[in-house]
Amino acid sequence: MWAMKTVLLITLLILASLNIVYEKTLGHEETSSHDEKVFTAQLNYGYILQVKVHPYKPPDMPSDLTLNFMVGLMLNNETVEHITYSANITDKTGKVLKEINEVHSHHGMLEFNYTFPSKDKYYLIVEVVSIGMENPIRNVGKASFILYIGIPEETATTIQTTQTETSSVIIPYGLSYIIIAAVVALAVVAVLFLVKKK
Ligand SMILES: [Cu+2]
Repeated sequence: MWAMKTVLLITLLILASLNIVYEKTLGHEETSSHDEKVFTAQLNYGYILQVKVHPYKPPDMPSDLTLNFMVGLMLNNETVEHITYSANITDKTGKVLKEINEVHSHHGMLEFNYTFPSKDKYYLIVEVVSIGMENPIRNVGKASFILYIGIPEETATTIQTTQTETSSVIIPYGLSYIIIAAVVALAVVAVLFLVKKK
């Protein structure tokens, strides 16, 4: 029993160190080229709002505190065209700092840059005002995303989570999860093998 625990402990330590090595080498290389976060939110009628923020990897931040935002709308994995958007950037108290009011995009994408006044927590609120040119679709929905500018992301999420406030990382670390999962699976097999041998 004691030997089993030791084996398990050593395996865990090896796994932990492997993980650190990976983050420091491969992980970092990846972030320099794909330093982008994709926020998504489910809106009404099956539409999915997608906001690509570049470069975004809190607490890292360009020294001029400027980020690029690319807003798009998807339906059944296809980009939707002819969208009228409104978007706001507010500070953490809800004070509006940048306002984009009912801008129509024929190709469906809304792109803008914003220079944040200081390192802090902000909100990006995007509303799909309407879709289409004639007989536009309305009430598609609105989503709010938290932006951590030059400060670490809060891991404890005590924020009110309505349906439109889900956000997730799509691109950056898919590969690292697969590698870690493979290493864990191997370790489990190795431990089982050692235990059986006794
Ligand atoms: Cu249009």
